[in-house]
Amino acid sequence: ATTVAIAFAGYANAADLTVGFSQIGSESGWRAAETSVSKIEAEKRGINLKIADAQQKQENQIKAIRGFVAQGVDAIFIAPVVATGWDTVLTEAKEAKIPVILLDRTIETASDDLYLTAVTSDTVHEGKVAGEWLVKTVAGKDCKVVELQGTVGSSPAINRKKGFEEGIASASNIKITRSQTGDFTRSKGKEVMEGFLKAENGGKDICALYAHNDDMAVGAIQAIKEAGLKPGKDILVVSVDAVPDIFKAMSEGEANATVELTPNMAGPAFDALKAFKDDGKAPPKWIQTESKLYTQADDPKKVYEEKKGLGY
Ligand code: GYE
Repeated sequence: ATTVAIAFAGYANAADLTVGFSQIGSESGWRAAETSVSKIEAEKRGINLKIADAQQKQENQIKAIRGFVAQGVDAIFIAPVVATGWDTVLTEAKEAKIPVILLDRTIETASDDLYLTAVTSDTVHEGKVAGEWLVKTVAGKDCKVVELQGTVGSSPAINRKKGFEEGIASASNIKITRSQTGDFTRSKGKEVMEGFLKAENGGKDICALYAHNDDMAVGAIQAIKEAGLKPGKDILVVSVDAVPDIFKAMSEGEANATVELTPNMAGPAFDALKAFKDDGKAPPKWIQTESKLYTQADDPKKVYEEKKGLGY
């Protein structure tokens, strides 16, 4: 289904390009949208995109990358599930002279030369924006926060935690009392939130939930309702991604704020790759996508309608 029908003017040579994409899996609505948008962006440019789904496992990603190297693809895109452990396989790609572009997550590496560029948002900033929103919203009142972290060892989980802590650092009235991973999934978000609610006086002691993505927030909202409390009112809900379902929750008053993350990481990556292949122009090491805060004041019903269909 990913093969190309149309070759646009200006992209006449792009049909010769084959890109292997080692995708993490489909843990979240955002991730599923990123996969569909990548296919659309490849088709637009006449690029042959091969996607390998790693089912959240780094070992599967490493196998897929080795497979792409063996096939001699023109470039490899990787959404790295965790931040560490990539140097060996990236060195293999480098020795085969295959450029690598990181999508949406970053890595810790001994050498930045092992990849061409990374297309990601500033995930520390996202956490900070969420934290600052909370500081403003509670306006000096005491507030116990529970935190649902993303996948352990992933760059967005590490950075969104750090950024949020920076965002609330000036507010001594706000304290994170519980913090656990929900692995970026709805089901784990719900399960872990149930534990938080039990441990915090049935939820009555919780003032706010900060979730590292919307999917975990959506799962947690369900848990809050089942505990007999009102999400968005009894417990404030702030998260990251801006998937349609969180706008639905916001329009119903059950979520309060989200920080937008574009699912179109592949588009800028293809453009950078093309400039590199055609003219030898090396892109900047980081191609940063925008982050925007949305609250209930931003017509969530309308945004929900607009977002549906954009790969979601
Ligand atoms: O926020 C989350 C996903 O890597 C930044 O991964 C991305 C995150 C995104 O599963 O929903």
